[in-house]
This record gives sequence, structure tokens and C-alpha cells, in this order.
Amino acid sequence: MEKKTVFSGIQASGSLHLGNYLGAIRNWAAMQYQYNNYFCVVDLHTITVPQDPATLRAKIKEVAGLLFAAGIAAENSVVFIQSDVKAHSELAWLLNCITPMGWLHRMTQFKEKSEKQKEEVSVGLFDYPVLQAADILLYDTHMVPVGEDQKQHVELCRDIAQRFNYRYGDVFVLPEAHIPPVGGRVMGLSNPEKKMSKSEEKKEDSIFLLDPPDQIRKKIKKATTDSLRDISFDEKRPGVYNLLTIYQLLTDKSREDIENHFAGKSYKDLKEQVAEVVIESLKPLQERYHELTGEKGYLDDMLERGAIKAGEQAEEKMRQVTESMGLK
Ligand code: AQP
Repeated sequence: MEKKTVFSGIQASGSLHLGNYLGAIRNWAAMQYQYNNYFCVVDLHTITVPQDPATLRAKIKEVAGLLFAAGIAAENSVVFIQSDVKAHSELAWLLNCITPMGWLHRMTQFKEKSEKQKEEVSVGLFDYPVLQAADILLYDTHMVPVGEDQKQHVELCRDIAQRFNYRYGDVFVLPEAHIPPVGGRVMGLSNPEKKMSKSEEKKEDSIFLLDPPDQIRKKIKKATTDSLRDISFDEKRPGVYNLLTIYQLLTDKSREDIENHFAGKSYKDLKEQVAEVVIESLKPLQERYHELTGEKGYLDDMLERGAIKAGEQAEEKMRQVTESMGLK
């Protein structure tokens, strides 16, 4: 049977954090053998909010390096930088011309981000989901593994594809979001009411994948909990719930075993043990990252290979799209 295709992207808007890892990248690595995979550093999405050019350049490489370090293998997966494949911008324009503005006005991520940006909000930020639809549709993607925050965007992509197919014939595959049952929304440490995010200004809110052990201990020690004592998976107590969920995801133990394990223990014990599990889980990834970025030219070669492969598929799709629209 022919393998189905997976596509997912990640921004270079800051340092990758535990939410990105548990909600997305770790799952991409685990499922890569069953599918044809495209994983993309979406730098064109990153510039929808202001970025410092030198920092952005470095972050693009760092994010790509972390994808490989997390176990995504070039033999199974095409890893590339979005702006290296021009078809992404080109298809985004064509899709813009069939996407009603009203659909974009409903996007909750735009509403949240534009509130922060106020009058600085760019057209690009508004149009972000259309570029994301282009990313996904170029590769005949069946499945888009993402965290919960991206569900609405993938649904919009499906709607755009359906509208296009209705007007111009069966050109696009209709994709589906794949959200992990646990870990789809890892929350911030200092504000567990909000998701952990790269662009969060408070740096102690996120555990970054390249944080050294002491930093991880310090951040988790300061994590917001509550004034109760009992350690249980209670969603009404978001701080403790989030720490326990991180522990669950990294140990693969059942919730019942975890609650028994922490019965009678203090929040101090909980935090210390969560910190040790995080440190141990990130250690191999950090080692691989330093190894592969230490090898001169390695990452650039891998990304060049990725861009060539992705570009071939994308060009073929663009040929079908432009023909069906009457542009060729
Ligand atoms: N907290 C999270 N928990 C689970 N999954 C998450 N993802 C992001 N945050 C969490 C998933 O990671 C993938 C890459 O998403 P992104 O590049 O948009 O990451 P981000 O951290 O959300 O980046 P930003 O720049 O900080 O964006 P905003 O400001 O929107 O938060 C996606 O699959 C995402 O679901």
C-alpha cells in the first residue's frame, strides 16, 4: 500500500521549547517511518511579526538542527527551509485570490496576536493561515501533526482546498490535523493558563530544548502551583496539572501510577522529580545537536538536499494548479 504523506512546519520565532517538542516534534520523529514526510522551518511565517535579521538567520539554523537532533532522519523525511522553495509564496498568492476575508477574520490566533501588536499588525499576519494552507497543499498532504493551537488553521486549509477543487477540479488532497491526545497544549510554567510559547516575553515561562540542567531546575522550581497539597491530575489546578502532564509524557507512566508515586509528597518533591526527568529526556537531544552543528557544512548539506526534494514536488503541484486555473 502506498504511504500517506505528512507535512508540518515550525517557526524560527525564538528558541524551541518543551511544548514544541511534546506537542509536535517528538511525534514527527516517532511517526516518520510510516509516512512520506515533509518538515519545514517556516521562516516566511516567522517574519509576519518583526524579527531582527541576524537573530532570525541564526534561529532558522538552530531550529533545523534541533529537528535532526530530535531524531528526524533525512532518509525518511524531507527537512527544508520554507523560503528555499519559492512555490510556497506563489501558491499562497493564488490561494489568496479564492479565500474570503471573512474566513480569516474568524482565526483566533490572529485575534490574539493582533491584540499584542496593535497598530503594527501586518497584512502578512492576517494572511498567515493562507500561506500555511499553501505549505500543506503543495505536498498532497494527508495528515498534519500539530499542537492544539493549530487545529483551526488546518481546518481552514481544508476549506480552502475544497473551495479550490470545487472551482477548478480535483487538484488538492484534503488534509487532516493530527493532535496528540496528551501534550497537544503544554502550558507555561509561570502562567499555566496560557500555552508555552516561543514568543512569550517572560523567559522563565518556557523550558527551552537547549537549556542547561541548572536553568531547567531553576525554572521548574519557580513554576506556579497553588496553595493546596494533594498531587493529582486535576485540570482545575493548571500549574500542578501541567507539571504532572509533562512528567507523564516523559515517563510514559499511567496517571494512576503517577498519583500513587507522589502520594504524600510535597510540591518541592514534585518539582525536583519533574526537573530531573526533563533534564534526562533532553540530554540525548542536546548531545546530538552539539555533535551535528559541530560538523562543518553538515546541516547546510542536509537542508540543501531537502530543498531540492521539496522543490521538485512543489513544482509539479504548481504546474497542476496553474493549468487548472487557466494561467498556463
Ligand atoms: N505549548 C504548546 N504545546 C503543544 N504544542 C505546541 N506547539 C506550539 N506550542 C505548543 C506546536 O509546535 C508546533 C510549532 O509551532 P510554532 O512554531 O507556531 O510554535 P510557537 O511556540 O507557538 O511559536 P510562537 O512564535 O511563539 O507562536 P505563538 O506566538 O503563536 O505562540 C506546532 O505544531 C504547534 O501546534
